[in-house]
Amino acid sequence: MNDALALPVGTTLDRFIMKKQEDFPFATGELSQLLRDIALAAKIVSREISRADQDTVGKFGKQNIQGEDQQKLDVIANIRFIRALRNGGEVCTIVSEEEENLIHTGNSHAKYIVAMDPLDGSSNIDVNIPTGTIFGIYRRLSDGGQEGTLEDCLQKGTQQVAAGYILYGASTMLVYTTGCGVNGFTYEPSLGEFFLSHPDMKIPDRGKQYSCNEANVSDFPLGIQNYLAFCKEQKYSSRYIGSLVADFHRNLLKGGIYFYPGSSKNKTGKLRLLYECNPLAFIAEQAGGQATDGIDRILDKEPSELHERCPLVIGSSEMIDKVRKYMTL
Ligand code: AHM
Ligand code: MG
Repeated sequence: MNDALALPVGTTLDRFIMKKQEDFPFATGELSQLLRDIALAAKIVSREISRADQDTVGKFGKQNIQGEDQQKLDVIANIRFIRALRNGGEVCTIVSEEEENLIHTGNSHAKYIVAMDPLDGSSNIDVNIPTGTIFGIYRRLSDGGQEGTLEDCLQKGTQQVAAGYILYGASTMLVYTTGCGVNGFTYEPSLGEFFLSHPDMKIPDRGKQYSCNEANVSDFPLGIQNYLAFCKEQKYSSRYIGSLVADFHRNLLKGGIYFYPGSSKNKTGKLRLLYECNPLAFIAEQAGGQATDGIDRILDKEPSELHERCPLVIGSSEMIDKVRKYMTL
């Protein structure tokens, strides 16, 4: 079913969410509220990013659980999203790239779990290059009335009830799916609203662009090296921003492939399964594309820890098939 049928471009996000809720007679409105909470945090983070003054730009002076330097905006975005989800009341527990442990909101009766990277590609903040927020939403497995459990958070990507990203670029966009297609909304800051701008997004089956950090090519698996050689023979264009959301978004609109494979040094690559790979994999599939680790489907992976990493090959379906062929030769 296509989420956007009958809703014209220009529909506000709030109205869109409300109309979609009406399609499900037994919906309680909790997921709708949760999506609105995410949109609210997105507006605030968008404002902080575009302000980019000395309070928001630069290193925070600490490292996150991955041992990476936190930027001030990483910390600000983390706080803003957690606050919005806590105040909204629909989320019991959050997994964040910026926090080692589970974050319990105190909403022990809430049914939802959110896994998020509050600000991805944050090494690009200081140079005014697009960054993004990525989120995946799960229904808790444990009974309400208590904190969410680790098991609630370690669900397969197929269990996501919604997922999305916010792109902080030349304009701010929110793209999400609830499993009924993918829709994109563009933020109009003067009105404080997201408006439907990209209904029923579909990724072309093939494209002529590839996105990867080519400096690492000698460490890539042989199958990926050979695929890269194929891309060059075909005269595809290399397009790599180093912000996953921005690279993914471009490929979603134009067709293309993004890959961050494992390497001889880091077998599982760099990206995190729960809050980077799974949400984008859900969107890619809903848009008619694919997401794999080179061979196997991302959404079928059984997570074993919160911050686990996973190779990612994502984008246009025929291109992903081609990679799988090279990987299994
Ligand atoms: P981050 O979560 O620390 O920002 O890292 C994820 C980012 C992705 O957005 C991007 O595609 C990738 O790391 C870039 O990594 P590299 O600099 O190794 O190419
Ligand atoms: Mg990240």
